[in-house]
Amino acid sequence: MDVTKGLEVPGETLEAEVKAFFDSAPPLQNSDGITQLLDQFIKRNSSPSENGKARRIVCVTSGGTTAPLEQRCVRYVDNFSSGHRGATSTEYFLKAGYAVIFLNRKGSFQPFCRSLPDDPLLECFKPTDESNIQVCEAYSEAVKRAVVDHHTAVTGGLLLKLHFNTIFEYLQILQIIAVSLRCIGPRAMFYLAAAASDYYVPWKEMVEHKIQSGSHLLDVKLVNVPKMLSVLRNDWAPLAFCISFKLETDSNILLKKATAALEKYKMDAVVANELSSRKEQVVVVTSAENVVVKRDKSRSDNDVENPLIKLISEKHATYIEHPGR
Ligand code: 9Z3
Repeated sequence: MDVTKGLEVPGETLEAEVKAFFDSAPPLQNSDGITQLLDQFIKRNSSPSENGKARRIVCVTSGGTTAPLEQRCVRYVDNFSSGHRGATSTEYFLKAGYAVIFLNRKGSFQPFCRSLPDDPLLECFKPTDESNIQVCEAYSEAVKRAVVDHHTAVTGGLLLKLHFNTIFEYLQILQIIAVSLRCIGPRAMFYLAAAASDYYVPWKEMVEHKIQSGSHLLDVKLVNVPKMLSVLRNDWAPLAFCISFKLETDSNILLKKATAALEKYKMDAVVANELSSRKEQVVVVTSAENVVVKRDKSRSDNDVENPLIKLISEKHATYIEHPGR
C-alpha cells in the first residue's frame, strides 16, 4: 500500500485549489474584530516578561471541524476530536510560560475544565433558597481551581480564545492568526491538534435549503480540502515553529504517514497518535529522531501532554536560537 497517496499536490494546482477554497467560502463574521484582538494580544506579549525576554506565543488548534452539506445548515460531515488534547496542551503551554491563542471548536473541551463534570453549571452548583446558589462541596476545590486559573490566564492577557464550527471558519481564522503572528518570526508556534476536514462541499455548489429525504441515494460531491499545512509553512508564517498531528487507527501505517507528512509539509515535528492509545502515548517524529512520549502514571499531573509540551517547548527554544531549517 502506498502510504503517501493523497499527499501529492503539485505546486500550481495547490495554489488554484487554495484560491478556490477561500473564494468560495462564506465571508467570516467579525474578521476585523478578530484581527484587532490578535494584534492587541501579540503586542501585549511582545514586551519583555520576567526573564527579560518576550514571551513565546503558541496557536493551539483544537476540536473537529464540520463540513456543511447545506448553506442553511441542518446536516454536516463531522471530524472526530473531543478537544481534550488541545485544551490539556493549552494548560501545559501556559505553565511553560507561553501565551496561547486557543482556536477551538465551539462546545469542545476547554482549558481548566477537565476536573469538572460534563454539565458543570448544573452539577457543580445547588440552590440554597429561591434566589441564591452555592458550589456543591464535592466540586468546590475543582471549581475554585478552574475559575482562578482561567481568570488569571485571561485577565493576564496570556490566553485568547477564538471559536470555529466549520472548516471554512477554521481555515479563515487560522490564516488571520498566521499572518498576524508573522511579525514575531520564530517566537511563534503552531500546534495543530484540531482534526480538520479532508473533504468539503464548495459553498457555491452547496444547496441552499435542507436536503429533502425520500430518495434512496444521497448524491453529494465532496472535494478535497487543499493541504493548508504547505501554505502555512511557505506563505502565511514561514519562520514559525510548526507542529502537526497525524491520527490513524492502524498503528502499522502511523509512523510512515507521520514521516511522510513531516517531509512533505516541512513541519518541525509531527505528533503521531493512534486513536485508542492517544491519551497514553504519542510519538514525536522529527527529521533527527522519533521520541516515544508516555504518560507518567506515578505523577498527579500525569497527562501525556505534560512530557509532550516539555519536549516540544525545548525543541522550540533550540529552534529560536538557530532558526535555519
Ligand atoms: C490529533 O491527532 C489529536 O491528537 C486528536 C485528539 C484529534 C486525536 P481529542 O481531541 O483527540 O483529545 O479527542 N489531531 C489531528 C488529527 C488530524 O486530522 N490530522 C490530520 C491527519 O491525520 C493532519 S492535519 O491527516
